[in-house]
Amino acid sequence: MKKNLMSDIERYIKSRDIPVFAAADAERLNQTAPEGFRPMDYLPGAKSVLLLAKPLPVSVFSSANDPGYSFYIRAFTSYYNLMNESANQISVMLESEGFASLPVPSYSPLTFYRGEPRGLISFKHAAEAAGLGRIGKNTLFIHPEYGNVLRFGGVLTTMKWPAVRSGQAGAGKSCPEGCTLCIQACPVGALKGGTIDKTACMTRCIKHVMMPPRFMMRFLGAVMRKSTKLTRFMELFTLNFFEEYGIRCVNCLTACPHFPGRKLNASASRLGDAS
Ligand code: B12
Ligand code: SF4
Ligand code: SF4
Repeated sequence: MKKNLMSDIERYIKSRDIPVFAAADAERLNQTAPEGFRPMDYLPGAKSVLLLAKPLPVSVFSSANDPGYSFYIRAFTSYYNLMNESANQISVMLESEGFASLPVPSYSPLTFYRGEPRGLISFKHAAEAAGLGRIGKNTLFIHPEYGNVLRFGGVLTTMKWPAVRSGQAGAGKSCPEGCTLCIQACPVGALKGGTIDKTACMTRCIKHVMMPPRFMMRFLGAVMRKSTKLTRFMELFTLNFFEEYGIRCVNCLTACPHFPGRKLNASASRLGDAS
């Protein structure tokens, strides 16, 4: 029965045109992820984190006459919907065979941890643990075939997925030695030593009428560190606008040698543009 279930799920994923699928060992992630963001914190008894991912068409990042990134925004929004729908369906299939399963939101809702935004489960860390590729200095995930344009979704499940590839983290290429292109391309200096100043990035790259300016967000972050009430309020507040939002910056992605669009359209006007 488990074998049929697995092939049914794999067939379903193919039918949704999702080319990347892998499983990370949830028990191993329980050891490495911070408390509150481990698979076991959301699904006690979780055995696997199933990962789904699909590359965006690269032309959406650099279309002419599109200062508002309209093509990009529509493309990733529909991918997040696809990932959420597919994760729901996979969870239903697993549950029909008795395995408790939680579809992980592809983006929103966010939580705030010590005043900074976080997902419930970090897909890029799970993908690295599944041996799918590496996290670069821009803190984004690099896949050996699809580069840095994958968008993720996933499922936590109590089913032990046999093809789990835990322990083989590090497949594919990481950052070439000495490369700092993403760090230089960031207009707000948010990237440093493989870490990201999330407040600086968020207030620059997310375009929304309700997004507080950076100085205000820093202040709110400092208060949130001490106040669970304000943290909960900010989670509700961002739930509202992270469903539909604009984008103002993708520089750390397009400046990277792992951005597949560099090969496709070397003359694209936004590549390396730090405006
Ligand atoms: C919150 C969030 C943001 C925040 C914070 C970004 C960040 N780098 O953490 C903001 C709003 C700034 C943001 C911006 C962007 N985001 Co974003 N974001 C998320 C979200 C929802 C959660 C990420 C998260 O939890 N980060 C917090 C933790 C993981 O980060 P950390 O501080 O680096 O963690 C440290 C420790 O706490 C610890 N740790 C934390 N968790 C874990 C877990 C394990 C197992 C381990 C070992 C360690 C560990 O290790 C880290 C190093 O010390 C994910 C979706 C998801 N659920 O994964 C998308 C996601 C990361 N975003 C994505 C994208 C594309 C973007 C943007 C390009 C959007 C844009 N501009 O168009 C930018 C890129 C900015 C950048 N260079 O990272 C994609 C990335 C895809 C990819 N190929 O990597 C994701 C995966 C969404 C998706 N569904 O595909 N994002
Ligand atoms: S998305 Fe823009 S602001 Fe955010 S880290 Fe990348 S380059 Fe910096
Ligand atoms: S630009 Fe260079 S340093 Fe940054 S993520 Fe890409 S390869 Fe790594």
